[in-house]
Amino acid sequence: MKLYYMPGTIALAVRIVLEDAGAAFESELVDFRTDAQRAPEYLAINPKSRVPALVTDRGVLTETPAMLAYIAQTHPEARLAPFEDPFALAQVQDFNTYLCGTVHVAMAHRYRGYRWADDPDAIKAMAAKSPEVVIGCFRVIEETLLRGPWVMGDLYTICDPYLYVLSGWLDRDRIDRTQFPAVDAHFRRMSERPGVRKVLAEWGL
Ligand SMILES: N[C@@H](CCC(=O)N[C@@H](CS)C(=O)NCC(=O)O)C(=O)O
Repeated sequence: MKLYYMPGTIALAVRIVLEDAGAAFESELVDFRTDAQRAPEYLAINPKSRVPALVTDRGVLTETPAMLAYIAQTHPEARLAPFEDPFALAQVQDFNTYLCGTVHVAMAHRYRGYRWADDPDAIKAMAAKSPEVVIGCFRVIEETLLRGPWVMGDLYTICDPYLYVLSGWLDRDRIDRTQFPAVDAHFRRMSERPGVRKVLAEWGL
């Protein structure tokens, strides 16, 4: 496998899961500072011009929840998802697709409003509204989804690195994470994992 990444992006969740799985992989930086995500060579890999992208021997995956599930399923010995229980697995997907399709997108409205509007005032309005929407999402996670100690309860799964990365972005967005005590405790628990520390050091984070 080959992971295309940029530090500070959601690619970090995939990198952590590769670490958790003990997977063999190589990686390549897609340097946003030179707009490499929009270069023709990268568009040939991921026409969405986003990271992460994961090249496998069967083709390229370009959505984080799909990559996380693929890595978990191809490394069953790491037990990163409850594959033997269809409903429990659906709950994992339920959580991760919420992060992908709702929470991440709500956060993107703060910086990337130009994806949805051209009018500078509309972009400003989206940026201003984003924290309120993000706080609402994290309230749902805090109050109804995060079971503790891990997202799915006692089993550490592919939900945990994903939540870790997005809850880490709350600092960047100046949203006080301690208003969500369970999310904050989960973030700190994740930060202490040797695999997470190793990846953060590797990516200079
Ligand atoms: N739905 C995609 C979203 C990926 C995504 O938005 N990545 C951002 C970084 S966190 C990106 O590549 N942005 C580049 C750009 O907007 O130019 C996923 O979950 O993997």
